Amino acid sequence: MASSFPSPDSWTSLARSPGVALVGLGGAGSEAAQDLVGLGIPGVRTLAVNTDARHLTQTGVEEKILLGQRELRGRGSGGDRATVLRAAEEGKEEMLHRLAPFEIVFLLAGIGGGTGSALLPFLSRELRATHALPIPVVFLPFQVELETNPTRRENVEATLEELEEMDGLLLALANEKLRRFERLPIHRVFSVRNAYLHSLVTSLVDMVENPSQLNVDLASLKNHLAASGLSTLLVSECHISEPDRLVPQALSDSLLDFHLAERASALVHLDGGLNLTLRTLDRVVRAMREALGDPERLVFGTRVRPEPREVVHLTAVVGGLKPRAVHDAVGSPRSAGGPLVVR
Ligand SMILES: Nc1nc2c(ncn2[C@@H]2O[C@H](COP(=O)(O)OP(=O)(O)OP(=O)(O)O)[C@@H](O)[C@H]2O)c(=O)[nH]1
Ligand SMILES: [Mg+2]
Repeated sequence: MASSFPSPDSWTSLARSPGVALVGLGGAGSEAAQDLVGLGIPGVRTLAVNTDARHLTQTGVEEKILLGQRELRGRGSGGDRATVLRAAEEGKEEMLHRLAPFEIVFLLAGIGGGTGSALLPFLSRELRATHALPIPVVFLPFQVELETNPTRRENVEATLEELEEMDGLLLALANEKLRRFERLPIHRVFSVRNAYLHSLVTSLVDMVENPSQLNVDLASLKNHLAASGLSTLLVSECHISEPDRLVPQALSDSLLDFHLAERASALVHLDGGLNLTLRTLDRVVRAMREALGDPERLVFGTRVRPEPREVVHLTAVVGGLKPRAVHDAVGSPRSAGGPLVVR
């Protein structure tokens, strides 16, 4: 009797890794995408979308899309979100066609201008409707830009409001937090930020792409996110002998702007070698539980490499962020290097 189970021939193609794309939107988003390419993101497809033809020509990413050629004539939008939105509608089919093969799409934009600010929520919403996982990454302008430029401020507020209402993962990198590196040359400061973003991107991709013991795959990440409201990502790494440093370090080193609500949640993932013990996992999970003040949901996973390793790497998806906290933080002194976890 023929078996009703599908033969391996019919399903091995389903075993491939989820496709990952990284899309730079507007000037700042494209520059960051190009920097990440330079730092190495193997297997991740890169794309830049802009209304500025000159900027697009100079960007070192694999694929490029110019939007709004008719109305904006390749000159950028000068902060005009409404025109960019019309251009996005016109270019929607092309953008979604190019992004169709990818299950995880990082969308990078400096918000405050017109192009990145309009495209980030637009594409996040459209991609969700296709069942991909969009991960918006926003670079928040410096405080002084918000105080002195009402158009920037309005664009930032409108964009954050839309993104926060969508829930899911939101990585908001606040330029104000870069003040801790203010003695470095400016280009180095943005390199530090982009290196941090690189570690967020590679940690998340690594976590869902490689099956392991206590596996966290894309489906479990999506389920966790669906139950967690607005979420963000924390990463850290330390020597295997000092696991107690992982959680405090992940919180203190973060360049992300976020504030936790009363009941947080977390997905804690450790990546280590054959010498990674259950005791270490237990300590890290307990530390996270304590840091989040008894979260209502905590799941964990590990990836064990086939050899002993000196370092252990933590990736944590922390959910239950205060709705509108990033939004409210814009313009408040809190975002200028205040405590990261505020209840
Ligand atoms: N250029 C640049 N801007 C950054 C960076 N990080 C944050 N930003 C902020 O990103 C915001 C948006 O600037 P752009 O990216 O130039 O704007 P755009 O999306 O191209 O939009 P338009 O040029 O107005 O069509 C500004 O408020 C900057 O403060 C960065 O690394 N490079
Ligand atoms: Mg621009």
